[in-house]
This record gives sequence, structure tokens and C-alpha cells, in this order.
Amino acid sequence: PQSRGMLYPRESETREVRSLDGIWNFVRSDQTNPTQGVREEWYGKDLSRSRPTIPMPVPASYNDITTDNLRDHVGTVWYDRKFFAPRSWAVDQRVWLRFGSVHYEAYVWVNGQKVVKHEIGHLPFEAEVTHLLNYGAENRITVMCDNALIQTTVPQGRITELPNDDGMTIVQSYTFDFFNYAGIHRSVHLYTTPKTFIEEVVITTNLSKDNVGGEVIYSVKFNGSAVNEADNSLYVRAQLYDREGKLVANGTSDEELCGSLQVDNVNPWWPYLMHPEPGYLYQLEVKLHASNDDLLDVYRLKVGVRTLSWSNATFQINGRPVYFRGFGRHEDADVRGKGLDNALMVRDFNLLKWIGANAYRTSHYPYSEESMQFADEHGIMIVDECPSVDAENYNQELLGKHKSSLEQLIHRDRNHPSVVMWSIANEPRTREMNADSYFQLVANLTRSLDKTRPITAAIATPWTDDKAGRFLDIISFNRYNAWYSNTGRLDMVTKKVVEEAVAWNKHYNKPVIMAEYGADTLEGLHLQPAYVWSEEFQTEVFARHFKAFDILRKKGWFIGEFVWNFADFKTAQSYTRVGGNKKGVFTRARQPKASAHLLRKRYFALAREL
Ligand code: BDP
Repeated sequence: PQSRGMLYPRESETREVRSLDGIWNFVRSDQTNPTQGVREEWYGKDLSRSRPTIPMPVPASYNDITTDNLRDHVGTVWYDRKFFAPRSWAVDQRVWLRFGSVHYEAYVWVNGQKVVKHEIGHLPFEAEVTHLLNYGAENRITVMCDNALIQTTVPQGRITELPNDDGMTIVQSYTFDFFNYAGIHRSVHLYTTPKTFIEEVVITTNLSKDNVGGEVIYSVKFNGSAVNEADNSLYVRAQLYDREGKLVANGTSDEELCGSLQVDNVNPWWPYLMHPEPGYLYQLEVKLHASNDDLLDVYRLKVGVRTLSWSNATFQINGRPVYFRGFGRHEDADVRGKGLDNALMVRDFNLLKWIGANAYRTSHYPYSEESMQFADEHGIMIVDECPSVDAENYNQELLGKHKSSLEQLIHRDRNHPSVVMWSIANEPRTREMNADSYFQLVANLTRSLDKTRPITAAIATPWTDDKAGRFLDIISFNRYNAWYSNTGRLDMVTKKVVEEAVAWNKHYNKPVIMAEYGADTLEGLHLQPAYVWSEEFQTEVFARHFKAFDILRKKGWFIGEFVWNFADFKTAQSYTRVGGNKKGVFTRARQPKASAHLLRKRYFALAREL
């Protein structure tokens, strides 16, 4: 796994960033001949020389772009494009190629040379390409992407060969409830660094008891040799600026490149509606110097100063108890699938704020780095979930990849103040054999990588059968009363929710969150008295849950409610899904259903009260 590097690409006086987003050439391989492209070395020349290509936008999922059935393609597809590397880049620096995410597996070549391979979607990867580029000339980048999910991928799926009207065909199946969109989902960047450069910055923060004194602790790693051989004493100058650009603290690192900055009268990072100025961020400027004081590299990042603490009954931010008013979500939209889309991202945050939410879970995989930065800015708390969903048939290979996904996720997201919890899985089959040792190992690894945040997992196994909860700090449970159980029975919600939450708490003696509840709802369908799929029904299901939550909140250890889902989203085809999962409070086009207005009243009332 990529355990080093991976800072988000940012320009500075020592770094240049170039986007490779745009229209690429695209070829889908023959499903029955998935290795053809590699055997015929399609990466060795322009794709358009080996086959007809079609234009494909990057970033985007490829599935919904064409009018043929590319949607259900299984196996490999190929992308390529050309780009110039400026002459100026040839001198005295390094060039990196970085992908925000490719789902599920990616193989990358530059000018026909193999550069990097990465498995597991939704996570960034990069490689140095300094020696592969033609400077002052054209270059070619080729990507092969494979969407196949099997029993040892994260998430798991199955590939079967089945007879169809034309002979045999390959079928991808999976149990999780969202469409397996694939392709180059996030931006592709080329960026430069000096030869000796800042490779890692790790930030932790502290607050004094009265929240007046702040501390920013940094630890920097560099890569590359020092400027002259005898010079092994590089140092870092760290400067912290407030929102107005005023310098509030600065210092010089020790020889390990670590240090801490004290901030008087600090503006702590607070969640939305918990403070008049939520999401307060400082800018940390990290300057790597040679011992002769030459400036080697500069990297800037936003820092929020906050503390987290938790016990068997509460979760606190900056010493104040937090109650989560949130959502499960998806990165999902018409046409672009899971492709990064700034318009959609900003619209979604506007809706989150309109409705009074203070949190969401990145169900069921890591979301874009851009959205994590946005959450920092707006004070939206993130329960950061790795891509393990519906895990079953536990085995060593799966465990290795599951751990790697968490390692990569934590590596990517540990500096975000918005990230307040790690979710190590969604609805794993935790009654299965080996679930206990498996989740003990996953939880232990997570804790060893980050001790500053609690661990949860969204569990749907009944508490009586669950074998994973004891390794968590916070219990999250998913339950669909009046939907999957006792369908239509609005009179069987409140008591059941209260009873189950109480049982989880009694069983594990830990804080409890309801991480999913909801009902599919077709916007515009009105049926009175409430009937499943109608707007009346969704609204009533919510109201019955709110009653339960109000009873539970008085108990102290019940710390949050997350609606399933923020917006309607695409799924695999099934007779329970009408164009996808319709449990959204917003439509897929991001317009409110009736339930949104009810939820908004509740979330703002909760925010005023707490
Ligand atoms: C839960 C899953 C979620 C589904 C939801 C549903 O965690 O991914 O979309 O059910 O069925 O079990 O709507």
C-alpha cells in the first residue's frame, strides 16, 4: 500500500500542478477476452491505432455516458490521452502523476512504460514519472481499469458465466445496494516537487481546558537527499496564519522535523450550528530548509484546532457533548455516476446546511478529497468509512485488503478536522464464523494508526448475534422498521427503535448511534392514509423515529441519528428498486421531498436545544 506521500496536490512557490482532466480516448475490451489489451500491448501506441475509440470524460464513471449498454460492462476498459511536459520541468525537479481515484483496479503506463498499479477504488495513488517523460515534447498516458469484484476484493462481488441468447456471458453480482460505477472517478494531476521535498505532514491539535489556548503539533517527512552530502540537518519553519491572513504562531522544528505551535486566543474548529463561526481553519505553511537556510520546498494546508474525547456514554468535541444530526450518503448523480462534480458537491453542502445537518457518514467508501476539504470549511462532521460493505466469507486475502483500505484512508484523511470517527465497515456479516477475530484485527490496526478518533461500524446483525461490537468505541446500528421489517406498520416503529438502542447499549456499554433508518419514497406520490412509497409514508416513518430518538436522547448515551439517505441513488437492477434506491430526503436531482421539510424543522430545533 501507499503508506507515504499522497499530500493533496497544491501549487506553491516550489510546486506546479497541472490537471489532466478532460476528454480521453476510451475502449471497452471484449468481455470474453479481457486480457487482449495487455497481450497486444495497447499501451505501446495510441489506443486509436489498435481499435476505434470513443470520447470519455475524466473525471466520470463511464457507465452512463453512452447509449449502448456500457453500463453493464464487466472487466477491463482502456483510456488514453496525450499531454505536453514543458521544457522547464526537465531541470532539477521531480514530476508526479496522481489519481484521485480509479474504480476498481487501475494499471497505468506513461509512454508505454508501466508506472503504477492500484487496487481498491475511492482512494488516491501516485507515482513519480520524472524519468519517463519527454520534456518539451508530447507524452502519452494509458490507463486500464477493471471493475470486476470477486470474493477477495473490497467490496466483494461474484463473477459468473451464464448462458444467454448469444451463447455465454459474464455476469457481475454483488449484495451491496449501490451501483458498481467504474472508471476514472476523480481528477488526474501531474505535479512537480523539488528534488528534496516535503513528503508527509501529520497534524494533531490540542486545546486548553477553557478552549483559549491552542496547540498545533506537526511532524514532517521529507524525501530526497539533502542538498550536499554532508548536510543531513534539514529543518522546517512552520508558520500559522488565521483566516484574515495574520501570522499567529511560528516556529522551527527539531531535527526530527517535528514541532509545535502555540496559539493564544485560538478560534477552535466547531461543527455547524454549534458556534457562530463553525469550521474555523488556519493555514499552516510548512517550509523545508537546508541547513544553510536555502528554501527547498513549501507546502500549505488548512488546519482546524479541535479536540475529541469519548467515553462509554458520550462523544465530545472541544469538551462539549455532540449529538449527530446527519445522513448516510452516496457519491452518485445522473450521467456522471460517481465522477467528481464540483457543482453537485457545492449544491449538496448547501442542502446539508439548509436542512441543519451537522454530520454525514461517507457510506460506503471514501469520498473525494475535495469534499473532505469542503466539510472542514463548513463544520460538517464526517464519519469516515472505508470501502468494506457487506463483508462475508472472511479470509486472509480479504483481511489484508480491508486493512490496506483503512491504512490508505487514514493516511489520506488524518489531517481533516471534519473527520471525527472511522467507520471500519458497513453491515458486515458479523454473526459469521471468524467475524470476531477478523474485526479484532481490523479494529486493532485502525487504532494503531490513529488514537485520536473513535472507531465505529454500521451493524445490521441483531445484537444477540453480533461478534464485532466489542471491538468498537461507538456502536452504530442500521434498522428499517416499517420497511424491511413489519412493512407499512407505522405503529411498530417507536418502541422497536427504543428497545433495540437500549439493548445495544446494555450489551456493550458504549454510546449508540442509529446510523440508518428510512423508507423508499417516490416524489409526488401522495397516499393518505400513509402507504409505502408515498411522501406521507416517509414523513410518518421519520416522525415515529423522532419520537424514539427523543426518548433515547434523555438517556445520555444515545448520540446521533442518521437518515438513510441524503438523496436517491442508482443501484443494480432489482424488482425492489424503481430506477434505484429512493430513500432520499432529496431526489437524485437534489430537490426536497416532503420529508425534507420535516427533517429541517427537527434538525434546527435540535441545534437550538443542544
Ligand atoms: C442498508 C444498507 C444500505 C442500503 C439500505 C437500503 O446499508 O446500503 O441502501 O439498507 O436497503 O442495509 O435502502
